[in-house]
Amino acid sequence: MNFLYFLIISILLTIVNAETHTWYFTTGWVDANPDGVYPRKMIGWNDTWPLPILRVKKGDRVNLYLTNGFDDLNTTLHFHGMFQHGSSQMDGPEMVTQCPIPPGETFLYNFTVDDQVGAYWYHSHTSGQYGDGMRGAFIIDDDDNPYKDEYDEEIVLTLTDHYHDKSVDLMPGFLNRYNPTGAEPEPDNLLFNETMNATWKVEPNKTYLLRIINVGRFVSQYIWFEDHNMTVVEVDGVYTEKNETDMLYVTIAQRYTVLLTTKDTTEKNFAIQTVVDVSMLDVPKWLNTTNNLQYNESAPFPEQQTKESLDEFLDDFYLVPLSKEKLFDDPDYTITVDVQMDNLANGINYAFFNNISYTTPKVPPLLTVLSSGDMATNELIYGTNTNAFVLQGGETVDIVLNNLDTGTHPFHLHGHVFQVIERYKAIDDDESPVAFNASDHEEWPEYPMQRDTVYVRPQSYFVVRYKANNPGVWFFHCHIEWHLDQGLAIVLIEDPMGIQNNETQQLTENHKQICEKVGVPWQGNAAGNSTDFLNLYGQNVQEKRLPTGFTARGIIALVFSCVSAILGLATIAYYGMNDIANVEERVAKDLFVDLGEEDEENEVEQVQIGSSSTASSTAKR
Ligand SMILES: *[C@@H]1O[C@H](CO)[C@@H](O)[C@H](O)[C@H]1NC(C)=O
Ligand SMILES: *[C@@H]1O[C@H](CO)[C@@H](O)[C@H](O)[C@H]1NC(C)=O
Ligand SMILES: *[C@@H]1O[C@H](CO)[C@@H](O)[C@H](O)[C@H]1NC(C)=O
Ligand SMILES: *[C@@H]1O[C@H](CO)[C@@H](O)[C@H](O)[C@H]1NC(C)=O
Ligand SMILES: *[C@@H]1O[C@H](CO)[C@@H](O)[C@H](O)[C@H]1NC(C)=O
Ligand SMILES: *[C@@H]1O[C@H](CO)[C@@H](O)[C@H](O)[C@H]1NC(C)=O
Ligand SMILES: *[C@@H]1O[C@H](CO)[C@@H](O)[C@H](O)[C@H]1NC(C)=O
Ligand SMILES: *[C@@H]1O[C@H](CO)[C@@H](O)[C@H](O)[C@H]1NC(C)=O
Ligand SMILES: *[C@@H]1O[C@H](CO)[C@@H](O)[C@H](O)[C@H]1NC(C)=O
Ligand SMILES: *[C@@H]1O[C@H](CO)[C@@H](O)[C@H](O)[C@H]1NC(C)=O
Ligand SMILES: *[C@@H]1O[C@H](CO)[C@@H](O)[C@H](O)[C@H]1NC(C)=O
Ligand SMILES: *[C@@H]1O[C@H](CO)[C@@H](O)[C@H](O)[C@H]1NC(C)=O
Ligand SMILES: [Cu+2]
Repeated sequence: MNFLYFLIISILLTIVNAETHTWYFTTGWVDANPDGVYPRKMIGWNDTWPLPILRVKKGDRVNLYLTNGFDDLNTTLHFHGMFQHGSSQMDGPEMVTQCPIPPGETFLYNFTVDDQVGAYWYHSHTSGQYGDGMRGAFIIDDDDNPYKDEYDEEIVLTLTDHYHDKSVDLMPGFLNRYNPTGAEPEPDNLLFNETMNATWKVEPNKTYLLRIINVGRFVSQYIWFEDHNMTVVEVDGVYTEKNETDMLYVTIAQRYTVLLTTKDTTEKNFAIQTVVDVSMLDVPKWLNTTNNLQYNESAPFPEQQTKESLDEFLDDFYLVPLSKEKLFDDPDYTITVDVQMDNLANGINYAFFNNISYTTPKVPPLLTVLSSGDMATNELIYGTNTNAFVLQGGETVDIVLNNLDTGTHPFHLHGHVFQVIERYKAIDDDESPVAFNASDHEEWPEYPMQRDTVYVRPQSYFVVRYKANNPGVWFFHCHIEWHLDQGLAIVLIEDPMGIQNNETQQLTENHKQICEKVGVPWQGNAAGNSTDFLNLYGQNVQEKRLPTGFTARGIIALVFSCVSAILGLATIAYYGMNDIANVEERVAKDLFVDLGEEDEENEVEQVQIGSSSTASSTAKR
């Protein structure tokens, strides 16, 4: 009885303490000069950029009214890491859980903050927009922070890569047959708290709780503080046992909250050094930025710090959640996906999970769940190009991800944190990729690290495990925005009947209106058919495959040999070749490819002959 009484009182107290945060924001372009060397327009809110830090407490309600103030762009908003329990439609990814918000319209993001704490962020989930500036920190303060007695002050720090050009100007050259290797546009700079050469003024003899958030769209960053250590206490909103390090490796979308104790002298200032993971760039280019850990205003700005090796960063795999939550039991369901980058018949380089490049359906899968009745549990209705997997409510799920690509990729699961139970070492380019072998794997940790974004190493794999205890439609994708645009995503339809049968998950009137305004049906299967959910006629599908025998390596070798013959070898590496006059026609001529829409069988045949030789031999043609 006493316990019940206590429980009721605490529930009442929680309700009383919970606050509703009502925010109104309008998107738009704002004049800025983030790196101080190139003025450009950034996406701001209410004519201001950078965007504000939004702060809430667990249990609070967020009511964010987002008005699309663009003339010619749709928009959306995702709160990265929020579980959105019972509010899947508020999660944000465009055409996954919601219809895009068209210009002039307002969408209310209305959700309760779960029992979550720590460092998160928010960003547009419409292609390219967060890279143009629509991003900010979202912090959940915790009165019960177990480390609260160990610091004097809390501070937020965002890291990001930065481009001088807008996404809309970069995209056409990226997804282009004259960029057959899928080389990503290269960032121009790294920003520190949305600027460069920044100063963080500290006091001596103090401990700071520093929340480091990589809000970039592409590259991971190494970060260290000259002659200072950091003690990690939280990753992606999960408290960890303390772990001291002098360097972190932060992929995009990851968060590290650390304790940093200042020195007891004020003689000099120290460098806060950030360095790009240069291995992620097609054309290696150092992006190093030095910022100022300032103890003394009259002392000089610190010098750049370099390290002989960048290999000695904290390996997050070995972190232990403070909750000491044990490895979950064996999975009920294992999803195995192979990551690959390859060219389709139009010559463009795409990204694939199990040979499928995610292609936007005509109806967002969550809206398909809500309108399909008993059919909702049938994977087929979500289309053949969305990589949809239906999960049973409550089951334990493993995602085994085998990376056949030579790059590092940070993967993010919406709606959950997962246990990272295995992550294999990197495999060199000249060896074959190594896939997970269920009957011969490493010993799994007793208390696996938990987070919502984890990287896979080149030609290697990881295994993550979680419980399907959150009915909703959850995107799982590479957080490198370029790779998402290439189709590196799957959709997890978690407990579809549990979604349908819950009052809290029903589409808001506002949501339906947005769909109508933007011209997206809010009922129907992936093809928009709401009378026959198994009829996928008219669904969106990926480009055709290259004919057999016509390999991607072939087209790459050919394009490179042609382009290098025309422009010299140096240009092979040069990104944005389609800017050069006539190159398109000249390369096409060499390739015997018709620039028109139709595939000509004969011409393809001729290319096939050329493609049977290797890159080096075709280069001599
Ligand atoms: C943003 O602008 C709108 C409309 O001008 C205004 O109503 C709102 O209060 C502003 N929001 C904030 C957070 O200042
Ligand atoms: C940072 O320093 C560089 C080099 O001195 C300068 O060109 C740039 O304008 C500075 N940027 C900012 C934002 O201060
Ligand atoms: C906005 O979304 C709708 C529906 O997907 C689409 O038809 C339209 O082209 C989009 N507008 C822009 C500017 O991308
Ligand atoms: C509906 O969802 C809420 C979470 O928002 C949950 O607490 C409740 O149990 C669910 N109801 C049913 C009937 O599943
Ligand atoms: C937000 O959602 C809650 C729960 O569904 C609902 O009671 C409330 O009316 C909504 N708020 C607004 C402003 O629509
Ligand atoms: C970063 O900027 C925010 C304001 O947007 C500020 O509160 C914070 O102190 C800055 N962090 C550092 C490390 O300077
Ligand atoms: C940082 O930690 C390392 C290893 O624990 C230690 O050797 C070093 O002295 C520490 N440096 C500082 C500045 O505390
Ligand atoms: C830092 O604290 C130590 C010990 O309390 C004290 O001796 C020293 O003067 C302090 N230094 C500064 C710069 O305040
Ligand atoms: C600050 O730096 C200046 C220049 O290096 C030095 O002369 C001064 O003593 C320092 N002040 C303190 C309080 O340490
Ligand atoms: C950038 O930092 C790395 C690692 O410390 C170093 O090897 C490299 O020389 C630096 N590059 C430049 C241009 O400063
Ligand atoms: C700290 O991290 C290292 C690897 O970076 C690991 O070996 C060690 O077990 C970790 N310790 C704790 C307490 O998390
Ligand atoms: C939907 O399916 C029905 C039955 O198979 C078919 O007659 C109808 O043409 C389809 N609608 C669309 C829009 O394709
Ligand atoms: Cu990727």
